[in-house]
Amino acid sequence: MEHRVGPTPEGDPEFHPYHHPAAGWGAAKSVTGFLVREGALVDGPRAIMRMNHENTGFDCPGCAWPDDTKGLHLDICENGIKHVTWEMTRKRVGAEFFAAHSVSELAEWSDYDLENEGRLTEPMVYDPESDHYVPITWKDAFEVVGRSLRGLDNPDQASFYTSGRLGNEATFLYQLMARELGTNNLPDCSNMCHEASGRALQASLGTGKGTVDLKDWETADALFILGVNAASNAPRMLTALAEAHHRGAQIVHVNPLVEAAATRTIVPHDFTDMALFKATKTSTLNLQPRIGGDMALLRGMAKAVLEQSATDPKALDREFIDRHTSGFDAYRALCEATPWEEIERQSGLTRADVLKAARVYGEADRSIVSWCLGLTQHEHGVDTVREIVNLLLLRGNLGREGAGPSPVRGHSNVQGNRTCGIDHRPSEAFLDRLAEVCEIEPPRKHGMDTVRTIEAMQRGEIKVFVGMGGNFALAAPDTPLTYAALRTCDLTVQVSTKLNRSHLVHGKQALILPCLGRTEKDHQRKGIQSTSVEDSMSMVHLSIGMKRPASSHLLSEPAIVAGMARAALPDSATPWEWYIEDYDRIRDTMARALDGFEDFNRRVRLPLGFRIKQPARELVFLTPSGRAEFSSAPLPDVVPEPGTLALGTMRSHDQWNTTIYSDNDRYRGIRNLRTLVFMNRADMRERGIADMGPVDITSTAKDGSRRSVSGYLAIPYDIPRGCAAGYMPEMNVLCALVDYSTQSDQPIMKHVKVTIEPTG
Ligand SMILES: Nc1nc2c(c(=O)[nH]1)N[C@H]1C(S)=C(S)[C@@H](COP(=O)(O)OP(=O)(O)OC[C@H]3O[C@@H](n4cnc5c(=O)[nH]c(N)nc54)[C@H](O)[C@@H]3O)O[C@H]1N2
Ligand SMILES: Nc1nc2c(c(=O)[nH]1)N[C@H]1C(S)=C(S)[C@@H](COP(=O)(O)OP(=O)(O)OC[C@H]3O[C@@H](n4cnc5c(=O)[nH]c(N)nc54)[C@H](O)[C@@H]3O)O[C@H]1N2
Ligand SMILES: [Mo]
Repeated sequence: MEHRVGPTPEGDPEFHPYHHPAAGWGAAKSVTGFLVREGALVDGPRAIMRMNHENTGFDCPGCAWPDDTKGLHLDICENGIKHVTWEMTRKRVGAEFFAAHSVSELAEWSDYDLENEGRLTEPMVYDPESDHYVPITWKDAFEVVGRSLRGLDNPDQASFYTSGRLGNEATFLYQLMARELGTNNLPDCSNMCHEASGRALQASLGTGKGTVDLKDWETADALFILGVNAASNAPRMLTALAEAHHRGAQIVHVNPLVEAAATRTIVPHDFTDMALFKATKTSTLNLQPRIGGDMALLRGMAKAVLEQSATDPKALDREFIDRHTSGFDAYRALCEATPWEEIERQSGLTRADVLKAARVYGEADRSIVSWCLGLTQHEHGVDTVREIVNLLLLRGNLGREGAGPSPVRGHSNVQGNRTCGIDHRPSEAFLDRLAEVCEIEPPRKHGMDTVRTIEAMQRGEIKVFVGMGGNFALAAPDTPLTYAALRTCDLTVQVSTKLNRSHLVHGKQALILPCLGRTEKDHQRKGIQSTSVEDSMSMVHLSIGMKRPASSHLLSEPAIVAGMARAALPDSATPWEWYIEDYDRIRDTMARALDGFEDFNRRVRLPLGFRIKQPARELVFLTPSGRAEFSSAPLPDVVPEPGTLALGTMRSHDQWNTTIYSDNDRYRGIRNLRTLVFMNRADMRERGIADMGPVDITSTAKDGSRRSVSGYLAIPYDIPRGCAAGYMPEMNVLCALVDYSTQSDQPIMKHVKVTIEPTG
């Protein structure tokens, strides 16, 4: 890559294994340092007190973990605080900044330095003559977008990307605009994130979402946490884990790395625990499968449960299986036919370890299985998530309290985006209703996802790309190729809060459209507006900003969509301007157009909002058979070929996707370093790699093409042999665009085939 992603390191790289509980004082210290740096020591804490309140504050723009149902308002976390403060910074990027720095110059800056300039304040347009961004009025900016969209040969030459921050109301208008224009080209970050979960749950249960809520987490006897680094990426889960441990629940973590959430925590809002340094355990069993080994583990657990059922009829819930499921006999035969040796080889675990997990599962009356990217960003992500459902079905762990599948979503509203229509493969039923309610004729042809969009750009088939939030250039795989693809566009439009790489890797024409953040007051004709979001557990609630906007020139995301839509569709009968005067009007339309949003305006104002009905939770399965479907996929071969390793790309503790807060990864013991690779000591020795010695990493893609990085430092780590791990987005250069899952079309970001050698 041409540039550094993180800040200039403050010292030499260091690695000291971390032995403290997660969260607690380490988190408090890190937060304080961050607030001081951002000059937000007063504003930060004040804002945080307003976060996640019962419909009177704003929703935390961080992760999608739900708010506590008991009205505990201080359920805040280190990374939530950093996230809010990041948005509330006092620094500004205005016209003078762009006048002083050309785009070519800014392209040399690190991503950290770009974002560190602060909030964008006014719309800017790229001027090719001077190679600078120059100010443009909103009216003219919309006209640039409108003219380009009106000038397309066909609407499929446009692509509308969504990052999972976008609120439901803006989301609904955005997809309406795309479909009224005539395209389903709605790629989103979910294509790189939980696409596999959605596909799997849809096929198995007839719903793309998990079925459990926080109350279920509070009553489960066993929690299985697979492939998620909760202490960093869903820190409020720590509270749920500590609470579960207190009441004697079993907590099994499955991860090639033993992450901080898999040991113990000091619950950050529990002031007594904080004062007394009192840590609570958050795990009763840790299993470290090889990367990609989860499906074999799950299959082994199912096999063990079935074996036990020969002597213990209670091992299976036969009544549930007979009444509610289909495909059980085939699945049982498959489990019986899968030899233990194969399960051990593919999982990288011993039979004894698999049986330990199976015993926990067999003894629990109520089990929840939760997962994140460690399971989805694989070739076999869909099969693996379906295997989770298989296992749950065996013991009727569905449709009752304390049991079920519980994917941990990423961005705070990524689930709401899908619910409200960001889907390149919309169902006929969804389109029929949209057509009727909004009086448009939506296109029926499926659109393009993230990978397909980049491919189409390469062929010159995408002329206009709109990024509704996010940082497409850096988040997508195959960085140089994605850059080149974006540069083929006639127009790229980025709706953003801060300067990022996607503004500098642009089309022939380019616009930066700065928007309000979630913490800010959104004034419209009928007063202050609120927007709604949906969390990982299908709770929809309102978010109301309370801060003065970073600049008086900012528009809200719904207003920006409406402005673009009107310019692109001058004769549209959709009342774009009228919708923006009062978002209740958007919600009234959504109530009629979307399943589960009946009486939206009233229900969203209930103290904790409302939960979207989950048919599978009521044991209603919208599958072809009307039952929950067992799947019978063969075990994939995930064992690395001799000499190669499976590399997983992941986040450090101090980053939010492409936004880097510092070069430290506290829980993994790293300081001042991001260009690293975690390796098993034996794998290092075999290759003659010294501790923290520089290495070259070369990936080989499905098509045989190679990509490499050089000079990364190898960190000896507790990770299974044959596995390696390092950070995104730096390592996106190693992820080939062709390496996407044939099951979900998701880029395979957790199982990159690599060789690693000492540099030089
Ligand atoms: N602070 C913070 N919070 C975030 C984000 C952030 O960047 N920063 N990002 C948000 C977003 S968009 C998302 S999608 C989520 C992501 O949340 P995570 O899924 O936690 O994200 P990753 O950092 O990619 O971590 C993947 C985890 O999976 C493990 N893993 C890798 N391969 C395998 C495997 O084959 N099997 C198993 N069982 N585990 C494996 C890794 O060791 C790591 O613990 O977090 C959200 N929350
Ligand atoms: N190798 C590898 N690559 C990955 C992943 C991985 O695990 N490994 N994970 C993938 C996943 S799960 C995801 S979700 C994607 C993330 O992909 P994206 O969602 O595209 O990326 P982010 O880094 O979250 O976007 C950050 C930018 O969002 C903008 N922003 C912040 N707040 C707002 C707001 O309120 N409104 C608007 N309009 N803009 C705002 C800011 O300008 C900021 O620069 O990355 C994917 N890429
Ligand atoms: Mo994500």
